[in-house]
Amino acid sequence: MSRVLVILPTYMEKDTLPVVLTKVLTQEVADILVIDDNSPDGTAQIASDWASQSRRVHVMNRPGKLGLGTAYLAGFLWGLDRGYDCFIEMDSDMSHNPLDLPRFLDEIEKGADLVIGSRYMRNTISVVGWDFKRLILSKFGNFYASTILGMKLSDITSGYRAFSRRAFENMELGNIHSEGYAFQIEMAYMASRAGLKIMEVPIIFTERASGSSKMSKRIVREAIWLPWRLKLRKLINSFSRSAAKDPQKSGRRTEG
Ligand SMILES: Nc1nc2c(ncn2[C@@H]2O[C@H](COP(=O)(O)OP(=O)(O)O)[C@@H](O)[C@H]2O)c(=O)[nH]1
Ligand SMILES: [Mg+2]
Repeated sequence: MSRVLVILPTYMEKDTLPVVLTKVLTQEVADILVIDDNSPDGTAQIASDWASQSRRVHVMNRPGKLGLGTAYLAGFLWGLDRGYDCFIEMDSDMSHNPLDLPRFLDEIEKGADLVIGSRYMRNTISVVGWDFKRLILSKFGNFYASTILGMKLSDITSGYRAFSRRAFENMELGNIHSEGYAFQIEMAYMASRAGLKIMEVPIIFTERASGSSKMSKRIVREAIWLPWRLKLRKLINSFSRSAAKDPQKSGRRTEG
C-alpha cells in the first residue's frame, strides 16, 4: 500500500485524540489528518502540537461545528490533492481500534474500493458498552436503511471505513450533502451505484470512555429520511435519462 491517509474528525476530543494519534502512528504506512471544528476544549491545539512533532500528522482547522460529513469530504479532497491512494475514516474517541487498520488495507490491496468495519457480521454483535436502547437504534437503523436501499451490508452506518482513491474518482463527491449516519449510508449507496467493490471486515466497536457523543435527534431524523431521498433521486435521474433518450415520450417538443 503506497500512501494511506487516516482522517480523524474531532469535536471536543482532547482526552482521546492523543491516544488515537499514538496508536495510529504505530501503523507506519499511515499519515494522519485531524479535522477540528474549533472545539472549545482546545483539541485543535493538541493536534497542532502533535503536528509540530511529527511530519506524518496534519491539521485542518475549521471555524465552527460544520458536521461530520463535510469534515470527511474536506479531508478526502485534501488527500486527493496530495496524491494519497487510500483514505480511512476513523472516530477520534477510541471506539475504532487503530490496530485493525492492516485488515482494511489488505482488502483495499486485494481490489476493494470501500471496506466497511462491521459490528454485525455473521449475525453477531461486536459492540462493547452500549445499553439495549442504543443497540436497538443501531440495529434497526441498519435494517431500515439497507432494506429500503436494497443493499446487502451488515453495517451500513458504521463509521470505520477505508476507501480507495479510485472510489472517489468514480463517485460524485460534490453531490453528497448529508451528515452523521446519513453520510455513511449515502457514501455506501453512492459507491454501490458507481459499481464499486464493497467489502466488510469484522470489527469490535467500543463505546467511548470519555467525552460525549455528538449524536442528536437531528442526525437521527436525517438518517430516517435519507434512504427515501436517495430512492427519489434515483427515480428522477432515471426519468430524466429516459426523457433525454426519447424526447417525444416525455412530451417535449423537439422542433419548431
Ligand atoms: N470535525 C468534526 N468532527 C465531528 C463533528 N461531529 C462529530 N465529530 C467527530 O466524529 C466522530 C464521531 O462522533 P461521535 O460523537 O463519537 O458519534 P457516535 O460515535 O455516533 O456517538 C468523533 O471523532 C467526533 O469528535 C463535527 O461537526 N465536526
Ligand atoms: Mg463515537
